[in-house]
Amino acid sequence: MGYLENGEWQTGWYDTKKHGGKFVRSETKFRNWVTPDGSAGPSGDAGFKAESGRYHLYVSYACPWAHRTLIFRTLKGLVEHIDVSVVHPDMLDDGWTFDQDFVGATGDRLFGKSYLRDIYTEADPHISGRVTVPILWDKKTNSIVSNESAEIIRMFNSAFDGITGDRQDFYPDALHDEIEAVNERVYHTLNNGVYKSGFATTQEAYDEAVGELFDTMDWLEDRLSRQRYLAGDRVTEADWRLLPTLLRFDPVYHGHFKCNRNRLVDFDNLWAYARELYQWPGVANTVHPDHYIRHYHYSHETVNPYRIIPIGPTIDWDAPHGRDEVFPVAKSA
Ligand SMILES: N[C@@H](CCC(=O)N[C@@H](CS)C(=O)NCC(=O)O)C(=O)O
Repeated sequence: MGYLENGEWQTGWYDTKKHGGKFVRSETKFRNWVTPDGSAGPSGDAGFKAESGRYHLYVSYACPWAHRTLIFRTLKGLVEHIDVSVVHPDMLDDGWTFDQDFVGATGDRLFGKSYLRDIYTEADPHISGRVTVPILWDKKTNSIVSNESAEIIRMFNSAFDGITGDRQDFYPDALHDEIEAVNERVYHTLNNGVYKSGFATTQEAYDEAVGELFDTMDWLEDRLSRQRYLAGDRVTEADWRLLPTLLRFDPVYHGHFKCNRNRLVDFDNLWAYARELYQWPGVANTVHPDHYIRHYHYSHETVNPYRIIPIGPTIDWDAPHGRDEVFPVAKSA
């Protein structure tokens, strides 16, 4: 674990002291957008036109933020247009590495580098900041387009449609407000809430985070008892942003991050809904429990100093979800 300062690697764990024991996530650096014609997106510079084979995605199979980009890459038919490198699940003193002694860790398929930080310094030799996945890399400008997953999935949702012919829209105009409202709550209290609970170093910080987290789980359970998906009767970005957190909930967050008022499988509707999303064509191929179970338990020394990987639980994600019977609606995006 560490960060870059003026292109030099520094080791150090998250500092929660300046925020009263709370974990505060830092802002991302690269905020450009791939667009159909290369014009500028909502932030950053112009010059990143959607082209087949031009971009490369760096991910960890452990990371929930990277996972959403893999889901969109699959759903939107981008697998043959955007290739991927997968880091090793262990994130220790050197941060993410391209070691290949774990099934699924591909190494750096573009440059053959050793560490993910080398990709950041390749983009900018004097860069400062955290070295995070996902990264969307541009082979043409030899730089990083974006390292913000929320924006990468928006690009994947529409920028390449002219190339793939895939017109599914997971962020339809009519649902923007609804999707944004759900995202806002789910991001702060659940996607990031699990980290706030697990990395808290005071009782107060933990109590606050874990309380909000289960309030949101209750809210989701109620919502999903009345509608099939988070924004209504069609699946949207809001659902795909939630799934990576739900997948990791029982095997990792429940124990390792002390999010243990309930398990995911205790919420009838939320659990059935999660299974439906998991069983969506192509999605299961993006799910790698071996990477996330290993990553969290092995990498977070402050939380799990002996790096013991727990035995369970066994969860049947392939069990019938039954949502078609409860909500018989068209489900295409
Ligand atoms: N805002 C970023 C957050 C990405 C992020 O925090 N990734 C984690 C892995 S789950 C990471 O690489 N952490 C390394 C670090 O913070 O040093 C996004 O959503 O893309």
